[in-house]
Amino acid sequence: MIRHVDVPVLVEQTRAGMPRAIGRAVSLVDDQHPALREIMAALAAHTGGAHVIGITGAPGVGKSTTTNSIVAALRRREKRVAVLAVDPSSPFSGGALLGDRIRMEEAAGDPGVYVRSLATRGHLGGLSVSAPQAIRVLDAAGFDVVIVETVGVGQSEVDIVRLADTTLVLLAPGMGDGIQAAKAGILEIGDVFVVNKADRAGADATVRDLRHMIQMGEGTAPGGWRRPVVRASALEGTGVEETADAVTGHLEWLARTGTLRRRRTKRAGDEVSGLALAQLRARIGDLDAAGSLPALAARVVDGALDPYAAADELLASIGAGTG
Ligand SMILES: Nc1nc2c(ncn2[C@@H]2O[C@H](COP(=O)(O)OP(=O)(O)OP(=O)(O)O)[C@@H](O)[C@H]2O)c(=O)[nH]1
Ligand SMILES: [Mg+2]
Repeated sequence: MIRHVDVPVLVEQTRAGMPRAIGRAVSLVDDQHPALREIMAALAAHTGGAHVIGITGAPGVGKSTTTNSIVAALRRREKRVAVLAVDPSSPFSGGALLGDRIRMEEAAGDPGVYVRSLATRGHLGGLSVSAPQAIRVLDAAGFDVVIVETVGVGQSEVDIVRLADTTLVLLAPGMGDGIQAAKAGILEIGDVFVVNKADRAGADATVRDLRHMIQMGEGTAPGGWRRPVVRASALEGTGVEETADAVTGHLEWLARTGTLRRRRTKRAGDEVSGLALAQLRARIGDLDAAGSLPALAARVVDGALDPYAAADELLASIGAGTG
């Protein structure tokens, strides 16, 4: 169902940080509503101010708890914070639960905090299209920090790198000694590492292992980012300020070295190509429905056309051919 959207009003209220408007805009992203094009055009000039932090880690490692405490620490520093919970594996359960939990515990009534989960409604492009758009909405709404939380399963851990300025990788004693971390490929993606549940046995060994592994893989270029390993316990309330310092310090480093712009350019490139691919797929889907793709396919079956030539014809008919 396509409802009418008053784009100028929605844009104005979103930019003013009104929660209802922000929620509506993110819902339009969820639905890939036709009005999005106009909304994105109006918001474009007002983005780029937010520090996007990705938080990832294995199930149960403490992502929700840690997000909670980082939000609180950043609020004490008078930052406005949005949390976007992304769960590629179960878009309707995990993310929503996480969002509700934070809303209840920390953010009730605080206009400086906004929590939202992102669903994939099976539209073309999925989260790779909708997550960057949702971040844009929150960015344009004036949040200083947008925390994107994913459940750490395989590809999503790697994907978060493409969304965030700063990637925070969470580990716990026993789950994440250095060698395991290296095997899982998380050493490459983290800008800041947090060993959570440090109240448990083995935390010191995990921190030591991790520091060792990171040093081995680290470049010696002066001015390079030395990736910190923070020891934290949500139970004991330790490591929270250190974690906030580490992510804030990383942003300063990004900006100082020009890395921020490079990362964001890469990120925008991924977003643009993702959108272009989604549009291409949609156009090909239209041609399929209209019968011209099946007609080409029949000629391939008959041996009248080879598949390359058929693909060329298909692309040419949507104006995407190279000749
Ligand atoms: N002992 C101890 N328990 C913790 C700590 N942090 C979190 N927990 C507990 O670990 C469990 C999982 O914490 P969550 O924050 O929900 O972890 P999560 O990574 O968000 O979990 P999923 O969203 O299910 O992947 C909860 O029971 C927490 O209370 C900690 O520092 N020490
Ligand atoms: Mg969680």
